[in-house]
Amino acid sequence: MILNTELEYKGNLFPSKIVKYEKNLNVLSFTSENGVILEVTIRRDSVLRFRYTTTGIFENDFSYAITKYASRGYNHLEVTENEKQYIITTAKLICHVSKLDLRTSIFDAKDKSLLCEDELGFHWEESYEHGGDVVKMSKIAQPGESYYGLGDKPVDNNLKGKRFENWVTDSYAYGRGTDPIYKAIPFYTGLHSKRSYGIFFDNTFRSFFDFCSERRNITSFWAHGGEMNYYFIYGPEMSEVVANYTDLTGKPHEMPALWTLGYHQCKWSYYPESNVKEITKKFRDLKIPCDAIYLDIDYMEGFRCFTWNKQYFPDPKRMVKELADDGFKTIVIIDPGIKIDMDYSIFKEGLEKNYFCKRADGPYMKGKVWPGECYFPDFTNPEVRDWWSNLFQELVEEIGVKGVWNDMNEPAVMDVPGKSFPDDVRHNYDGNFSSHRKAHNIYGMQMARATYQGLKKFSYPKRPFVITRAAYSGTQRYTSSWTGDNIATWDHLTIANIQAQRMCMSGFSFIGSDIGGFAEQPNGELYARWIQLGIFHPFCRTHSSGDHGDQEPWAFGENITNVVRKFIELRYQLLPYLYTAFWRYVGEGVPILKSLVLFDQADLHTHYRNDEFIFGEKILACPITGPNQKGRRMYFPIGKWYNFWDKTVVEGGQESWVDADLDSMPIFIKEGAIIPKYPIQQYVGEKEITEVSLDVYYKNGKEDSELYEDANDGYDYTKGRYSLLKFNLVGSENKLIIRIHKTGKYITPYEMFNINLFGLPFEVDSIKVDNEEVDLKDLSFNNNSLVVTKEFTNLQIMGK
Ligand code: MIG
Repeated sequence: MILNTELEYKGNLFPSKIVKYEKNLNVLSFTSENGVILEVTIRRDSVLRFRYTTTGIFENDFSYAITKYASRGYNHLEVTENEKQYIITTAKLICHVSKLDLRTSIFDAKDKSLLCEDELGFHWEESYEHGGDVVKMSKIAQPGESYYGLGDKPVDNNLKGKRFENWVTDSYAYGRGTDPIYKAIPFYTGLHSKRSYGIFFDNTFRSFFDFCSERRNITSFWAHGGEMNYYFIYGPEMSEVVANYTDLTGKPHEMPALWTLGYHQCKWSYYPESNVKEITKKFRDLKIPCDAIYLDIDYMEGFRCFTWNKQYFPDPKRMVKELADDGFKTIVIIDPGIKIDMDYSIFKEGLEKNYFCKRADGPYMKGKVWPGECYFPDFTNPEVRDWWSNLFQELVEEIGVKGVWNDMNEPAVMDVPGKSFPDDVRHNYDGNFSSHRKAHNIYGMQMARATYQGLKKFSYPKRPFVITRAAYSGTQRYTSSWTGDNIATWDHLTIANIQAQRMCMSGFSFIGSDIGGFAEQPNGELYARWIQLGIFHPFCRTHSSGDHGDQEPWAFGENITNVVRKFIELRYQLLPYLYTAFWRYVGEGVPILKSLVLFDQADLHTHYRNDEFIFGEKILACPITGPNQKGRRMYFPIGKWYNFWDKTVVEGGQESWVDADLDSMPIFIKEGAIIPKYPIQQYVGEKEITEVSLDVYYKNGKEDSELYEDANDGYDYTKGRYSLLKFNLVGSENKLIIRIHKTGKYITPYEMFNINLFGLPFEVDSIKVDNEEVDLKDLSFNNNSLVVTKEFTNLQIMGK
């Protein structure tokens, strides 16, 4: 009997005393008398892997999540023992392994403080129904410990007191607390005593996490099959934990093209061509910036992937080109289900090549989706992924589609109990043949990966763009994502905010929600408030089911249109700032959105905050989450914050009221920050950028900022053709100094910086550029704004 609980079943088995210890370079193995082996791998000083087998033999070591590019290597490793335990010491961690029962405790190597300790530790339940044993781990929750992460769970940031399941599930109109939904990211961070660590349970079977819910002071996780196989990742800063987890499971393989960070307009569905054109024209007529337009399933012929409905879209190549001429990139949806139809070449080919998933006893996995009865490619077979990737040649190379949107890849099936494949379906699993129990959570990831492969091949030398609904840890290497079928309610705006933060804390920063809500219809106020939040999400797209009326920026009257335009314009102004944040994410795994707890974990006030977040490094934003609001109370992290709108300064470390009528929202800038801005464009590349603004927020003290730029697309940046400016600001009572240090070989197209100085406590008397005094007139100095060559390395603003 399998119970979905960690302890209830009393037949749990446990390791017995250690009878053998072996060390092979960085792999330590401990064998217990009853045949359990614990293998501890030292990957880095701060990253340890724990792997257990109950049979004396480990499975083939294969993971879709762990990237071959992950950092490896450590500075120190020493193993000693006493009569009770083995003691593993690295430069960052000390790990005790009990000789009695393999239980482990982990400490900070410097101050010896306890980070994480096994309660029962590894235990298991034998199972004949499942893919091997039900493997379990339980740990003692430390006093005051909080928990974060786990991907897209639609609940408050802090997971303490709750239980979760990981099983990717199509969840139309999910709500607060629905679990599981679309993604399986079995990674969490624990935080106590101002220290943070992470645990990544790399097991793709149905898994569970319990944070002090079943038992008040116990945190446990378990899976219906596979190995107990987890990574312990130390910080002590949560941002380091997330960066290390992202390093382990992979950063995106390339920077996103800048246009993908523009505004996207979507609906189920824009068709025929005349309707698409009407929408795109309206954006240009009303001067609302937009970079991407989407075609949902109705563009296809009877929902057959890689076909076009010739009645609605008689000449897709021409249409896509005309849209491109007007700055719109066309993005199309592609689902996994392939219609059973002998006259459909892709179906025939898949059948002939034996690429479709089969049931355990031989028949094909048949299921109903939009096209009717379908078969489904086994994306866990590398040959199938190659085949699939090549199917994009016509769409991308020939027709000119710029991005592909993978939906229904949980996989979602309409007529099968459980709304997905039955457990017995067989998968190649890259040569590690498995049932669907093991492959379910990674099926959508492998589809997105195959799609990415195709887009990359045929978009080259431009960068690929993919969006996926289903995901497992590591999927961020290939694709962006959205949070699925939400609802047009105020609570869903709040949920979208938390989900985006949580995804960022789970290594997956390129995320957004269906702005305005997918199901049902928002009123203008809700739509405007959601746009205000959405412009701060890495992926920024309005989408709706279309059953309940229009959801374009102009659908709610002129007042709302004006608010929406104002905020989308702000998004476009902030593109270089966002792109710089992506550079940090793609390069170092730094999450683009930072929940307050991740921004300042030492401040206990942040541990239960949900609404406020940091966008990039310097901007604090907080959405208005209810109707008829004139403002709200919000928490300010410790430090000083400038109100973006009126430049007044708020002292952090406390809650304050912020005014925010419908045409405003709470946005604050960290003091000392330098925020780069581009001029407003209707789409990326509309204009050559001839002038970049640097908004400088005075601070009495020091602050570093940066600006990353490159050709906005293509791969030249990987060969050093990028421009990274590091700004170092130092302010005192009567002086402000800005130094710039430049690296990279890219020559930016503009000549001048337009510098706006905010919050100066003195009246400007003189200015030195690179140590030479320059006449204020020559700098067009006016009202604390000036224009200066982009080549400057040192700017000194002196007061009287
Ligand atoms: O069964 O393609 O989440 O974004 O518009 C619904 C139609 C299928 C679900 C996606 C949604 C998309 C819709 N799809």
